Amino acid sequence: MKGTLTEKILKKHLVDGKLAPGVEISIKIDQTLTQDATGTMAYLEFLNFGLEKIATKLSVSYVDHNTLQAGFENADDHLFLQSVAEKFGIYFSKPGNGICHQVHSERFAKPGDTLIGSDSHTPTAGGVGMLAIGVGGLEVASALAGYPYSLICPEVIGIKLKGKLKPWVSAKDIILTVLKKYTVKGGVNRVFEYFGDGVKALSVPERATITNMGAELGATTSIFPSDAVTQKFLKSFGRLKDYRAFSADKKAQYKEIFEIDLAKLEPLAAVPHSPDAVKTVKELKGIKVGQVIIGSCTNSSYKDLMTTALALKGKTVSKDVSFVVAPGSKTILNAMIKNGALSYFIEAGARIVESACGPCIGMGQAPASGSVSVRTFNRNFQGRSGTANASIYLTSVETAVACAVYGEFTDPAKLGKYPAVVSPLKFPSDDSLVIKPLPAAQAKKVKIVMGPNIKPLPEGKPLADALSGKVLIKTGDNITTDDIMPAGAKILPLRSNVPEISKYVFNKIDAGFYNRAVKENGGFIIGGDNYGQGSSREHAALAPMHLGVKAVITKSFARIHKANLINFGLLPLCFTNPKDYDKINPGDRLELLDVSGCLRAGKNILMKVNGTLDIKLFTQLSEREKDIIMEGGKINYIRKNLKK
Ligand code: MIC
Ligand code: SF4
Repeated sequence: MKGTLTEKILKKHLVDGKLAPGVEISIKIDQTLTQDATGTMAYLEFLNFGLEKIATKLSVSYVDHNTLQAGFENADDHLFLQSVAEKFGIYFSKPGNGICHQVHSERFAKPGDTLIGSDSHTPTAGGVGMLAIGVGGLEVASALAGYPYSLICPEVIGIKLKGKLKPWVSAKDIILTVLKKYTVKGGVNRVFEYFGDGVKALSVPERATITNMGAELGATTSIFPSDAVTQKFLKSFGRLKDYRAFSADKKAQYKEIFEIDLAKLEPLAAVPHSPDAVKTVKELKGIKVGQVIIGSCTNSSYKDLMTTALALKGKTVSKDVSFVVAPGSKTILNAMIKNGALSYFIEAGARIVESACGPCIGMGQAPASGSVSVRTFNRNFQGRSGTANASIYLTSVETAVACAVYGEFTDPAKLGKYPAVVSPLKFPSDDSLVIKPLPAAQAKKVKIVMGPNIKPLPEGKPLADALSGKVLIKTGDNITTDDIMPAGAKILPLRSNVPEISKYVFNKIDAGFYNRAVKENGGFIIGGDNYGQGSSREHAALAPMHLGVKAVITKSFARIHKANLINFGLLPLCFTNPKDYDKINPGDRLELLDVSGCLRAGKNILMKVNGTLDIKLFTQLSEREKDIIMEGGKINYIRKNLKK
C-alpha cells in the first residue's frame, strides 16, 4: 500500500498498530456523521458514557431517513436528535435539508481527513478525497467520546481510469463495471483507490457516485485524489479554505490494478436482486417499466438532476410510468428552482418528493405488484422497495430518463444530443435547515427530549463459558441486513425501540422467526458467505441479541455487520471447513463448550450437533475484540475502561 492515498491518510491518523494489511490498527477520527435511523441508537449509546461534550473536530447529525411522519415516533426522534446535537456541540441538519452523504460532501467533507458515519454509504465523501468509512452507531459514539476507531488495515486495490466517457454513459456505469468484476463480497477489508488520466474528467459528484456505491462491494471505503476539480467543487460551496491538493505517489503500490477504458463503457444496469448482477442496457431492451425514480445518495447531485431535466425538456413521461424525483439536497433543489430547470420536470410529468432518502429505504413510492421499477439508487435487494415481488433495476440517471420517456428499457442515446451541464461557480448558501453548535453556556442548559417510543438500550451480558440452544434459522449466501432487520415505512419508526423492532427480525424471509426465538429463549443463526452485507444498521445485531441469540455461525461475514455483532457481545463464528455448513439443519441442537478458554487461547471451538456430530469453528478477533466479547459488548467494555 506504499505511496497510496490510503496509506498517507492512515499514517497521519495512526494511533495504534502497524500499517500491514490484515492486522488491526486504530486511527484518529476527525469527523463523524449520523443519520436519524441509526443516530438515535448511536446517541443513546453516547449518553451512556456520561460525558459532557464531544471530542471530534466536527460532527453532524442528519435527519433524512425517517421523514415520513405517519405517527408521532419519527417526529419524537427528530426532537431527541436535535436536543442531543444542541447539548453536545454537534451540527444538526433538519429534515428536508437533504441526504446526509450529499450534504456532507457539499458542506463538510475535507480532503485528507478521516470520517466515520453510522451509515454504510459514508464513503461517498471519498469523492472529495476523504478517508470515509461506514460503521455501526457504537463506533460513532466511541469516536464522539474521543476513542480511536479500530479496523483491519485494508489492502489497496487500484482502479485505473483511462480516457473519457462517451455521451450518455456516466459514473454509475463505471461503478457497475467495478461491481461486476469484484461482486458484493469482493471488497471486504479493501480500499478501492481511483487514479489515472480518466479521473480528471470526472466532477466531484461523479466521483461521489462511484465511492458511494463502492459500499456495495463490501469495501472498507473508496477514494479519489483531491485535485483542481475538487478545488472548484469546494469553492462553489464557499469552502476554498478546506481544499488541499492530495494524490497518490506515481509509484504507489496497489495490491492489484483494474484498468477501465472509459471510452469503451456502455450503459449498464444492476438487475434484480443484487447490485452486482450487472447487464448492459442493450440486453434489457424492450423490458416494460412501470416506475422510474431519480434520487438517493448515489445519483441526486446537481449534475444528475440537471442532466435529467435537460434530457426531459420538451418531452413527456410515458403514460404508463410513474416518474419520481427526490433531489439530494435542498441546496440543489433551490438551484434548480432559481435556474428554472425544475419546471422541465413538472412539465414532463414528474412527481417531486422531499430531499431525503425516501423511496430508497422504502419510505413511500413502493412500486405496484410484480412491476418493474428503474431507480438511480445503490441497492436492489428483494423487498427493500416495499413490494416483495417487484423487480428493481439500478441505473444511471441517463438510462432512467430514457426508461421514463419510452416506458421500456431503451438506450439513452435515443434521447438525442447529450446535455452539457455546467455546474454553477457558486451555489447559494442557505442555513435555514442547519443548526450550528451552540455556545457552551447555552448548550449546557439544553434538556434532552425523549418521546415515549425511545426505549433504553438492552444490556449485554458477559460471555458464558458454554453456549447451547437450537438453530433458529439457516440462511443462504449474501444475506443482507435488510433481510435480518427490514426497514420501510412500517418498521423504521421503531428504530429507537429495540423490544418492538425485534418482532420483525427476519420477518420478510421467515415470518415465524420471532415466535420461535421467543419460544426457544434464543438460539443460533446459521449463515452462508458474506452474511450481513449492506446497511450498517446495528439493529441487525441488537435485535437478535435482545431475542437471546447466542452466536452467529457462518461461512464468512460482511465487515460492518461483524463489527456490530462484536460490539453487542454476539460471537461471530465461522466453519473451519465450509462444507460443515451442509451438515446443519434448522432445529438442530448445538452445544459449544469452553468458549472463552478457546477464544483466549486462539484455539478452534468445538461444537456438538444433536449431541453426536463434532464440528470445528473459528473466529478471527483481535485481543481488543476478545475483551469486548467477554464483557458482553463495547458499552460494558468502555464503561469499565472509563472507571479505570
Ligand atoms: C441503507 O441504505 O440501507 C441505509 C438505510 O442508509 C442504512 C442505514 C440504516 O439502516 O439506517 C445503511 O446503508 O447503513
Ligand atoms: Fe439514504 Fe438510500 Fe443513501 Fe441509504 S442508500 S443513505 S437509504 S439514500
